[in-house]
Amino acid sequence: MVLEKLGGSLREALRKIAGASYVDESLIKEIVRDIQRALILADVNVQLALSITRGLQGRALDEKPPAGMSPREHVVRIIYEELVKILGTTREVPLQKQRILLVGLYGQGKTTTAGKLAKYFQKKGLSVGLVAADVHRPAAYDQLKQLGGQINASFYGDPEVKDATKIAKAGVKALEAVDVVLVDSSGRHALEPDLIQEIEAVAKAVQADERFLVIDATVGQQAGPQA
Ligand SMILES: Nc1nc2c(ncn2[C@@H]2O[C@H](COP(=O)(O)OP(=O)(O)OP(=O)(O)O)[C@@H](O)[C@H]2O)c(=O)[nH]1
Ligand SMILES: [Mg+2]
Repeated sequence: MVLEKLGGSLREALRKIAGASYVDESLIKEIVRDIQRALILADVNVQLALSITRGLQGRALDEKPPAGMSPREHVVRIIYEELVKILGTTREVPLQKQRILLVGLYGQGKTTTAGKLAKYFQKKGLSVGLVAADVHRPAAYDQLKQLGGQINASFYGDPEVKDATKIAKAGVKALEAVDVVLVDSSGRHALEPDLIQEIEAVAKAVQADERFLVIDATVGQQAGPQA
């Protein structure tokens, strides 16, 4: 929701450039102000928003467009490059044998995401196994087992064992023949030191190729400390 609005505001700013008869310093400053406002409204950290837009304005005013590129295209390119620098580019998860650990706070969607990922990999022709390493929430084992049953994924779990590391270790061993092993972990309530210690031990036991932090899309700036 917030991000959709950000996309809209940025498009609006770019349209201003496209619609202007020529690109000059006052237009650049106006656009930079628009982008700054859009970032802050989207709950981007204020210091970060300022540093992004400062960099943007500096480059847009100082850099001469390369031969063959109009000032308009040049400014749009700078905006694009500076925003990508902050947001990062996307990264494809490889379709290969791997272990993925899902972590995150309570109720953010780890278990649901495990199911979605399992289906995704299955569609791509890989076999999938689920490991129930959430030992703290009583129903977690049943939830994941049921999910696995629905999509015909292999499953490993043991409701009697309350040691997440033990389960994780046994799980990846039991599912050795499976292509993609997804390990579901306990939700964390804020950032409790003992739970952080536990997840680090689990990560080590699993030797995860990927660790996915599952975050509710409405979380805002709290995402930083969680990561
Ligand atoms: N709208 C929406 N709801 C979701 C999504 N993913 C999960 N949920 C819901 O969010 C709630 C929590 O999802 P879970 O997957 O159980 O979350 P979890 O992180 O495993 O939770 P814990 O194991 O208790 O920490 C459930 O009611 C899900 O139906 C999503 O992408 N969109
Ligand atoms: Mg869960």
